[in-house]
Amino acid sequence: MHEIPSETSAALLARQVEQIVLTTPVYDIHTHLYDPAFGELLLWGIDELLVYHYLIAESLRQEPLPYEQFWALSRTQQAELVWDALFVRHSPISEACRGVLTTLQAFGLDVQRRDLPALRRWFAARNRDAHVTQCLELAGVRKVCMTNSPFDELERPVWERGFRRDERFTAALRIDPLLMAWPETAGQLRQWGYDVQPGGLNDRTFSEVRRFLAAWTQRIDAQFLMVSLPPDWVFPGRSATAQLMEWAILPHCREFGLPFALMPGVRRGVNPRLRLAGDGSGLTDLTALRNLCAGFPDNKFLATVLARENQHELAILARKFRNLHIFGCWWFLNVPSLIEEITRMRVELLGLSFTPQHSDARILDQVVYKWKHSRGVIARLLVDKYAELARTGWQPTPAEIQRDVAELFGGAFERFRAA
Ligand code: RAT
Ligand code: ZN
Repeated sequence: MHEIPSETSAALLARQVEQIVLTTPVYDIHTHLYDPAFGELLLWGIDELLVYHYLIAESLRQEPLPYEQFWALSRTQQAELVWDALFVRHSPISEACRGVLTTLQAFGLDVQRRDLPALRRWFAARNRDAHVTQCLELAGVRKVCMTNSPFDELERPVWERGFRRDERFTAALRIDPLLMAWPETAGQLRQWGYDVQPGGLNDRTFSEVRRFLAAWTQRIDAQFLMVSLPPDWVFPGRSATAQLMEWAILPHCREFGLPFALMPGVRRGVNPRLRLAGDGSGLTDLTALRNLCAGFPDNKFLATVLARENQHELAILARKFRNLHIFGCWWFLNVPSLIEEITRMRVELLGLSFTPQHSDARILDQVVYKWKHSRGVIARLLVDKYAELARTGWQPTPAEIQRDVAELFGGAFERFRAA
């Protein structure tokens, strides 16, 4: 018997890891998708893919059209403009552009013909419900968490009417207006029958805010509460944001056993003329998050941070506080080079106790490319990590790799939530 050369076992291990990462079903814990019962709020199809705000920001760099004229166009015309600016007049090599092609290819469509009308015809002939299932299957997504805002005029009435839930879609209660625009939101809450004081943050107001949160947590069966925050967010403090967090959000989350997801680092409306595409990013002082984790050990926190420069500090915080679960490469970080860098670092510092990615999909079809691209990067770095183990003599078994990847793809998150 001769010894099997080590390249062979290394190649076998690499194949096993890749196969497992590419096929393990994932719980996509942050998206902007909707349960199909929301009808037109669930966006899908080629035109929606093209007018994704990531692509609008990119097209309006190439297209000298004044912003207002762009917004005055119909959705169809906007999609044509984006197609022309980013796919016809230049090669579509940005991550958001490539994503459209990855998705189309996964549907078996011929992208080489560069034929937008033909693509439109294919989508027009689709059955919506079958399309939902196909997208989730192609992406290997077993469950999708929505972003649900009671302050959204289109979404709220659907919840109020009630509907039969699709069990693939879970809900997260998003409360940005409550924490970031208190006086206006207080007026809104008063109209809905809550006895809150826009000026005075007192016990009565906090308990009424909790009554509001309880009603919505139950109505939507929220899996967690979530807020995005500007880079200069501070906690604790006298601001309405900090006071409401401390005296309404945190007690509510403790009462219902729910994590509170914080997403710091977004500067909203850096260029308001770009509308949804006009937000930017900034470095956050993570002292506020540390204060929350240290001061409220009975609360659970989820966090993702927008600035690349905050990632190392965030991973260290997660090492210190087991009530903190970090997740995802958010928004401008959801590009292969940064997913690679951030996820590698997180694995090296945290092992398997975090959630490397969420899709942030706004258009259903995007789950296909967002997961295909992320899985590719995660597979490559895990191949390295398991190979390093194998070189010590610790040979991971396929069952162990499978167990680990399931943790990364939603298992660790679900255990953290349930703890
Ligand atoms: O990634 C995005 O689409 C952003 O516009 C935001 O929605 C961000 O992900 C958020 O949840 O605030
Ligand atoms: Zn988002």
